[in-house]
Amino acid sequence: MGTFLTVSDEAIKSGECTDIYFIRTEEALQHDKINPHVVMEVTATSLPDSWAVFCGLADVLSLLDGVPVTVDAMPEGTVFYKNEPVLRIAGKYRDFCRYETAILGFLCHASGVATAAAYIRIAAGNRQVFSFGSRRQHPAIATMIERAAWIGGVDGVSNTCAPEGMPIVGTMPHAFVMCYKKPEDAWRAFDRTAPKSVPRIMLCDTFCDEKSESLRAAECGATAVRLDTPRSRRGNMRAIIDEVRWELDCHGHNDVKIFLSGGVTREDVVAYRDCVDAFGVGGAIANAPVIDFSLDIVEIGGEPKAKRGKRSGAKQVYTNKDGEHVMLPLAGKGPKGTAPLIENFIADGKVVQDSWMQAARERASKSLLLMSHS
Ligand code: PCP
Repeated sequence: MGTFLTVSDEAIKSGECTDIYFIRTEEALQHDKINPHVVMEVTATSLPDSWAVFCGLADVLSLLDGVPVTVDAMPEGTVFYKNEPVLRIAGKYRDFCRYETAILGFLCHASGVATAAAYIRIAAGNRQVFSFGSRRQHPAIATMIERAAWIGGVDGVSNTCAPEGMPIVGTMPHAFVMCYKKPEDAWRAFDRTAPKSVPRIMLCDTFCDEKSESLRAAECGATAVRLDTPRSRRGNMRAIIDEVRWELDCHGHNDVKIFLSGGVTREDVVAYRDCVDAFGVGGAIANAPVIDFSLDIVEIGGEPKAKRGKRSGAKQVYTNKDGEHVMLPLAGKGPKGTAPLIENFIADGKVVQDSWMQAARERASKSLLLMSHS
């Protein structure tokens, strides 16, 4: 263990970070000289909603690079449904059984975050959504959280350790405003020191009501006002937002946008998307329920075989231009006008295709367009 309560990369890569029953399994199989060739599939028999976004493959590839297995998977950013295999591993069971814990951990968590981000992205329509939730998780996984949120479709993220290739955005904390005698001093200080490219989004709920602070911020040159109203003060958030909009317009600040944050949920996004220009979403993305994936044997010794509740045999998922899916046995062809979704990523222990973040985001974005019209 290092300085923080985290597991080192080396311990994950070696499979040392696993559930103890896999170590016992290895020992018993080794003792009895049993090591069958298996095909295993990752599936979810239920989802938080009707579909989900596959994410976390990049870490699985890093983990299994050099392990003597073949890995086929849906590319990251693919929309999938329950019972569909999203990843398949073929190899000698004992060679990779200890990695199940990390494989599922990578996929369950990242796919949960990407899925929540995707649903909120659709709910927001043409409004912007930013991921503000890295503080809701252990900082050691901030990069993963922001990457998954980006793949799911957010417009920017707040953590400075996000992977390169996405906008890093943020406004100002209440603590900053409180360091000055009055909010105007803080807003002007921000305006003087923040790079010109940073939007002047002023936090407008620190001491006074949202209406008066928003008007004062607008007078100080705010391009947007951020309302982060505490739960204890929210009688009717809709009325507060409408009132702020009215007063801003009434005083000639029609171009000043409204940015909402603080416990924003998918339901809030739906409720306020007509009167809010941008949302800062924390826990509703970063603390999303994980996708409940499992990794199960579907073939053993070349024969189809699966435990109760799982379907035997390796499978392929095909999609058509409307985004509809059909799952069929791997052997054989897909229906006319469809394309297979599961591709090869590791062949005999060698990564043959990387998982690119921006391609994953584009893939998800195309699918979300279809989902939002269906
Ligand atoms: C933070 C920020 C956003 C919050 C987190 C997003 O609030 O202002 O509103 O996370 P959430 O959606 O899970 O609430 P605070 O922690 O109140 O920090 P600050 O006062 O510095 O804005």
